[in-house]
Amino acid sequence: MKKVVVGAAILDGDGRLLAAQRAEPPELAGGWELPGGKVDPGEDDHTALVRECLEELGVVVAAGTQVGGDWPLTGDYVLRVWLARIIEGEPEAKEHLELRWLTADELFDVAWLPADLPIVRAVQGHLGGI
Ligand code: 523
Repeated sequence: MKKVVVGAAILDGDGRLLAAQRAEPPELAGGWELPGGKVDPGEDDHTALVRECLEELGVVVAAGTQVGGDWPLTGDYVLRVWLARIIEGEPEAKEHLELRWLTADELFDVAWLPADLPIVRAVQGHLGGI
């Protein structure tokens, strides 16, 4: 079985994408990612996505279209990403250093983690529609 990390490409009503700056581990700290985390044993991807967004950002999200399939991560992990909308709450950096809402023009203004960069390129094609 593949080990899965889920990520949320959270878009707002203006077509901006939420980027989150990692606080740890040291080798990833300062890099920007789509928020998310590991799927727990026995948990399904969707439940993990909603749980991680609540834990990390304090928001409830509704997931839409999946962006691509299994994106490679280091080790045995793959990253699966869904477009998402916030249905409850205002995002706060509970576990990240900083959050930014990026407009289409700003999408590549942050230093995305290597795994996230091609996914953000794929998300670019979805801006304006979920
Ligand atoms: N990534 C990554 N991009 C990305 C996410 C959500 C995760 O490259 N958008 C990588 C970073 C870590 C691994 O996936 O190497 C696990 O993500 P992490 O640390 O956010 O997952 P957690 O919080 O579930 O992990 P533990 O703290 O170990 O429980």
